[in-house]
Amino acid sequence: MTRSKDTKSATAIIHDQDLVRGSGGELHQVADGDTPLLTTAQGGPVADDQNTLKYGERGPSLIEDFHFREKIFHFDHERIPERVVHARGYGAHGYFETYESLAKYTRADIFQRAGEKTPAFVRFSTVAGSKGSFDLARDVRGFAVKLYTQEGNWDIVGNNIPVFFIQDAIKFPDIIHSVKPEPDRAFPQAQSAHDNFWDFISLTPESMHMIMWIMSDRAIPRSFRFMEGFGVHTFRFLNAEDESTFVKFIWKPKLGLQSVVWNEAVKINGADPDFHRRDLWDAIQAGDYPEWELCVQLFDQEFADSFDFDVLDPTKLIPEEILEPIPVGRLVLDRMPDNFFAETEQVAFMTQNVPPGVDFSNDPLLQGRNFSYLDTQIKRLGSTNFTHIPINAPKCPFHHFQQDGHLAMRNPVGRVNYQPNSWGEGPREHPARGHRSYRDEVEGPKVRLRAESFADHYSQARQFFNSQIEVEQNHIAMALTFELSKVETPVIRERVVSHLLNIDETLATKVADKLGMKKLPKPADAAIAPRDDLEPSDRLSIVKNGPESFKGRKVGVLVTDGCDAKLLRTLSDALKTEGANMEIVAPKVGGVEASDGSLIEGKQMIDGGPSVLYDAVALIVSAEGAERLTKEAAARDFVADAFTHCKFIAHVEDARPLLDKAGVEPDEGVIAISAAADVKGFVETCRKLRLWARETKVKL
Ligand code: HDE
Repeated sequence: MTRSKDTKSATAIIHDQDLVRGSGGELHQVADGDTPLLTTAQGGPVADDQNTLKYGERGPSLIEDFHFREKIFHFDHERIPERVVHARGYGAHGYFETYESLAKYTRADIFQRAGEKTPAFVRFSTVAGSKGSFDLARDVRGFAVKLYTQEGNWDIVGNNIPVFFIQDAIKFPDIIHSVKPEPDRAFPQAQSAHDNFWDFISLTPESMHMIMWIMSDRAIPRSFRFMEGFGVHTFRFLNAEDESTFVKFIWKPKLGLQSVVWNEAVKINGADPDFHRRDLWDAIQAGDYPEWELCVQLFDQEFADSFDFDVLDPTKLIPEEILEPIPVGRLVLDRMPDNFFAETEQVAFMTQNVPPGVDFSNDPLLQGRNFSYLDTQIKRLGSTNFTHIPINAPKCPFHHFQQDGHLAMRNPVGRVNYQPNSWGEGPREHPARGHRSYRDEVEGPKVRLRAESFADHYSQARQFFNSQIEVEQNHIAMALTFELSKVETPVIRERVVSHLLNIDETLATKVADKLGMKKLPKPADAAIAPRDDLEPSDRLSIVKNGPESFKGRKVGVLVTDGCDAKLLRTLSDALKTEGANMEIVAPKVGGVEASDGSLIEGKQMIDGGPSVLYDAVALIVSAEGAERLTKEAAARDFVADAFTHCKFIAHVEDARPLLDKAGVEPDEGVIAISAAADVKGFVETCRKLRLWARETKVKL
């Protein structure tokens, strides 16, 4: 019996001699002086947790057994409804540090003092899949941040994509129903590649900009640590004079952007469905704390009026080249929750949680969200008192007269539970310190109408596509082809291509051709003719916004008995200096004996550590070892996949037969290493992350 080595609470490993064998051979662990006594939830000490109470040792069980009944009762009710969207997620604690006072724009307390640290909790998620789905689905990632400010909780409930599928919250149930498993067959899980999704999309032209993002590598990030986050909507800052400045929120990862390729994503889902959560766990456990900068795009009504699109339309972004994001603070994640359920599962983010000095715009999606997030908590957490759960409770003083309800932990003390009152007790409102809404002047008839200023559905989709490098454009074409190849109804495929024709003709033609369409459909009717005068924006490309170093990345090192111990140490040191990690992949997890007789422990055996789990690989094998590996499919795949996925491969001379067998055609990304200088060169090359030039050759 062992306990996980990873957990913070892990103590000594329990040895077999500490166990007592019962009459039926079952094992009992009896509390000694150091270990706490096992009790019921009522605090009653338990004598035997291995056997129910029975009449005779082979007789019927007794309902008198309160310990058994309580244990099963509680177990039967362990599940709460998963989130309708964003069910699969992973969170961490940290803090936000303010760079300098933003008092000119906002009176929010969090932005008044340089260097102020505010506790934070962040939950990353996928949208479509259920709680147990895999991490590398092609999907938007949720990026929800709860800031425990001195003026109450502020939740920035964002995504890793700056725009959304729809313009009006009333369409949210429809888009989500369409992407979820189809209701009659209950599949596919966590995938948009099916008829219902593309049917809805093909009938919803406003989704086209988001579709470009979703089909790009943004939807298959390498890790949460290498993604941007966006508040999506336009919000308002209000200063002490209640003057308004529009604001958009952007989180920029310190380590740069990085994604995987689709062929890799599919394989990662098999090899490690928890790839993203493990990455966050490992980084934080290693003290390698992920960090983002919060940037704001600030603008006034004049800018909004002169901008090409409506700033209330959540299918549009403001290119960063037009409005430079200003860094205003940093977010550091430095602590994993003590318990996943208590914190990550029960955390309740709500767009309507804003401090004084932050206010909403009239974006119709945001307005709808402000209703939804409170409503959903009652279903999931089961009580109006969900703010009594520690993860949701404010960390500043708070006083109100809300009382009673299921699981009330905190009720007003004393006689006063209303106001105004004559008792001179209890909290009072404060017009100056409290939250005030922007005094927006609104006029017009009561209508169900979409503003005409929302009608251009293709121009920014085209701008996004034109901003990608060729490799990225190819990935978009391949993703569209893959997804539409799973759509069984030809008319849906054609309708999607008809929209693509309004975005980029080459893209549409390529997809149509790869789908085997005999002729191109007519371009979809556009409410407003797409523009082709929007300047490409470099900030929209992942490759153009990669890291400057290989920090935080991981090399998979394939070793065998007799491998060069000195070289291995040199590589390990060079990676450490770069701030990167390495993981040993060996024929047996017990490890190998290196050239100097030392034992090199394996982290993975080859089948368990395919190269898709690493950012680059190194083959440090002996001649004999390499020869043996040529006969193993997993070893050949390790090398072949790394090559196909355009990764950098370091190898010793003795690894040649393995490279040959794996079909590797040496190029500048396949780097021979024998001395320390080669190793340094390899690590420096890895900063580029991939040799994209290889991609056309390997026909990924
Ligand atoms: Fe959400 N969304 N959403 N959403 N959303 C939820 O709230 C909703 C939208 C986002 O880690 C739900 O507590 C509506 C945009 C994240 O716990 C629910 C609309 C963006 C998370 C809900 C949207 C998001 C949610 C489900 C259309 C990016 C996970 C469980 C108007 C800016 C938060 C829950 C977490 C979760 C409603 C659209 C981000 C049902 C009605 C746009 C990151 O209330």
